Amino acid sequence: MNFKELASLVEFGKAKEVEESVKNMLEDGLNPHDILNEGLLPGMNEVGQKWKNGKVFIPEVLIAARALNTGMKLLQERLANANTSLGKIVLGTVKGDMHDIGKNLVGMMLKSKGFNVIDLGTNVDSKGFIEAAKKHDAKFVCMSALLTTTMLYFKTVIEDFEKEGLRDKVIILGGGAPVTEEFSKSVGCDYYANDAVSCAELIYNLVKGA
Ligand code: B12
Repeated sequence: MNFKELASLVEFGKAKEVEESVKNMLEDGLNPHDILNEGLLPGMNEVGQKWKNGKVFIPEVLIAARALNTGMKLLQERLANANTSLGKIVLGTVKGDMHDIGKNLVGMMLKSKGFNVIDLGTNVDSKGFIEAAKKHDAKFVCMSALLTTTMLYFKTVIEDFEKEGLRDKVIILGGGAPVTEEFSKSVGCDYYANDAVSCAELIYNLVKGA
């Protein structure tokens, strides 16, 4: 089994095979970073690109994400002490909103780019975002909303970051089906992305200075 084959197992969502392969690679003494960066993540990236280009659908992405997670779990402990992350990102669906499919996809795409994602789940209030950003010293905050009523809460979160004197410490993005670039700018978000893959690419480019 080589890294290319492992990437392909992730891409096609073969969770059991991914688990076995990662176990074997670790037993063979392969470097966990290489397993992650050259096997698991390229597989997830590939499926993300295909989805962006309309070649696969959400279920395929979610199945690939599950396979990726299976492999990541085995590596987690070994990677925990190493500083491999490109940075920390706090992510959550805002207060009053229980939709999490899009948020989870955003999280997966960010992870596949090498970010450490602190996923706060759904129904997250501004205190939740602020506490997490402080605790983890996160550089980015990503808010998701699927309801025209809850997307208004982006503004509250941003104002509360300002009140705490933390607004210039974080880069804030808000997204979700009803959110437009115009809306996100009007409530004070720093950047906008239309989908999970673009979001991960945007943040990656910001961090890399591209
Ligand atoms: C699945 C679903 C549900 C599920 C949610 C399950 C779950 N675990 O998420 C359930 C059944 C629980 C549900 C409940 C409700 N829902 Co609902 N739901 C949907 C549905 C069908 C799909 C949403 C979805 O997952 N899309 C797929 C994902 C991948 O897309 P996405 O979330 O937009 O995410 C993508 C981008 O937007 C972006 N993105 C997302 N987040 C972020 C964040 C950042 C930072 C960035 C950059 C990008 C980004 O990237 C993602 C991937 O590319 C939509 C209709 C539709 N077709 O959109 C209605 C819909 C969103 N729901 C709706 C409503 C009204 C409700 C309810 C109020 C219904 C009710 N009366 O109880 C409740 C609300 C509960 C609550 N408090 O949240 C309405 C909203 C109307 C509106 N304009 O506000 C919709 C549009 C249906 C409709 N046509 O009426 N819902």
